[in-house]
This record gives sequence, structure tokens and C-alpha cells, in this order.
Amino acid sequence: MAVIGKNEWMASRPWIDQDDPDFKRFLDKHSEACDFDLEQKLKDWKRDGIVIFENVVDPQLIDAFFGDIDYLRKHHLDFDLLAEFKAKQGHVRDFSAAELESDGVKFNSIHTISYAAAKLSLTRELMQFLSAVFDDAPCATQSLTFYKGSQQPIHIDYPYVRTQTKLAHLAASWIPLEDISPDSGPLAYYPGSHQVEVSDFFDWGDGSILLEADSVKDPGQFAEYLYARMREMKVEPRVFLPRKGDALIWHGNLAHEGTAIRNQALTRMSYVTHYTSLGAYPQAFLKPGAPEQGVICAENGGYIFEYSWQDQLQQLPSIALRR
Ligand SMILES: O=C(O)CCC(=O)C(=O)O
Repeated sequence: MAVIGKNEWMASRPWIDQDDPDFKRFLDKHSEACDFDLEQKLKDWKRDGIVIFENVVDPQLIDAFFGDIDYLRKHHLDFDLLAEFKAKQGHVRDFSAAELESDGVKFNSIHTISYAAAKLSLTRELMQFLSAVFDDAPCATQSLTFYKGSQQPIHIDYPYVRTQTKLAHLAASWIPLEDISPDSGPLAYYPGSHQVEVSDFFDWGDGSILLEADSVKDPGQFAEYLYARMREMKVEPRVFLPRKGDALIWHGNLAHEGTAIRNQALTRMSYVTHYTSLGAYPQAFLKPGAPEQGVICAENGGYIFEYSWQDQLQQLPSIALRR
């Protein structure tokens, strides 16, 4: 198999990640469409690899999303969705009702059957910002729904999230579904670690920057590498303690982690979406006729497509929001 090395990543960078990006040109093109100070946010992004938006997420959508999750738990045999519980991956129909009631469960790409989740992924400010970063329409490729803190060790997404045809066209949003307590295992990120001078590139074997089935290194070694690198570059983690309604976007090359849960009684309900640009969306995932056909949700300049292997999936109750 051909090795994907750092040159491929470098060559696929969007305009803003290149040396001396032409801010003026992209501000002229995108500022008018934005409900916020785009220049400031793009500069924050260039420096830190994250941006935070306060009070931009519609609480009614979050309520509708919870309604969907409740319904899914009660009718899990009727739906086609992947979930994870205690490191076991499977279809929701293969889990017991008790497992799905537990707050340790994680849903994968629920936005394909929850219209409320799809709309959350395409929240206006997030789409406006990512349209400017990619200089193209943002498209969701996958999502994760957490009830508890993930406690995931430090990592960067692109070695794992890599179906996009331009590797560096990758970003993720993190939407809290409740106010986040410092004891619940909040998300933490390493500001500035998205810069290649800071994180450099981890070699998974033979110069590959991606995790492959036959990689000689494993995610634990990747975490050790990143912790050492952050220490060396003196980058301290910053804990994200948002309120319901806020949202964060991180760069596909930003180091982040789920911190330790200090109080096991607490939930940390959150919803993560990964995005690429329309021009980098994997063709094999699209149905014929896209982007006009096979759309689950198209809003605020962003898209969510039905995966090519899915057909008219049974939808959760928030589909009633679709006009
Ligand atoms: O929410 C978290 O704790 C971590 C999520 C995460 O790292 C990811 O989705 O890549």
C-alpha cells in the first residue's frame, strides 16, 4: 500500500494553513456572510487552532435531540445506527435496553437518523466560519454523541479521520448539550498545537502519518509522542467549560483530550461533528446526483449527505422539524 506521508498533508492545506495566507482576499469574499467578526476569528484560528462561539446553538434543537435519543433507546430494534458501550462496538439493535439506558453509551453518526442532530451540526456560525476556512462548503462526514466524559488520551484527528480526499481539509465542532462541570471530564485542547512546527508529524511506520491496519506504532505511542512534544514546546492544555448554547471548533491537526472524570455521578453530554469541504468529500460516500440529491440536511451553506450505502433510513421524531 502506498504510504501517505507529510508531503501529502502539507500539499492539501486550505489557504489559511499556508505560509502568509492572503487574509484580505478571503475576508472580502466571506465577511459579509458572517454574523461575527470573521477577521478576529480567523486570526484566533491561525494562532490557536480553535475558535469558540458563545450562545449560538438553539436550545430547542438540543431538546429535540434529547427527545430523539429517548425514542431511540425505547425503539432501538427499529433503527440502523452504530453505538459503543464499554469498548464494544455494534448496532443499536444488538445492545440491550439497559446498555442503551446507561450513560456510558456513545452513538456514532446519529445525524443520519436525527434531523435535530443534523441541524446542530450545521449551526449557522459554525458553517459561516468553516466556509471561510475551507473556502468551500463544509460537509459533515461523521458525528459522535457522548453522555459521559470520554477520558480519551491526547490525540490529533487526522491519522484516524481520513476519508476526505484532501487530508488537511478537516475540522470538528464540539457542542455541549448541557452546562459542563469541571468534574465531569471536560474536553481539553493544546492551543497552537495545530501548527506543524509544534506537533510535527508522528511516524506510524515507514514515514506514514496515518494509522493503517499494519502500522507498527499504536495510539498509545502516538499519545506518548504528543505529550512529550507538548512538554518540549511548552504548550499547556486548556480546559473547555462551556455552557449549553456554546460551541467550539477545532482544527484537524489540533492536539486534544478528554480529561479525567473526577465525579462519576456527573454526565458530560456532548456532540462532536467532523467536517471536510465539499471538494474533499469522498466520492464513494455520495449518491449519484449529489450535492442536489441524497441530502439529509443543507443549511447555512453546509451539507449532510446520506451515505451511499444507506437508503431512506428510518428517522427519529425530530424529522418533523423538516419543512
Ligand atoms: O469529547 C471528548 O472528550 C473527546 C472527543 C474527541 O477527542 C474526538 O471526538 O476526537
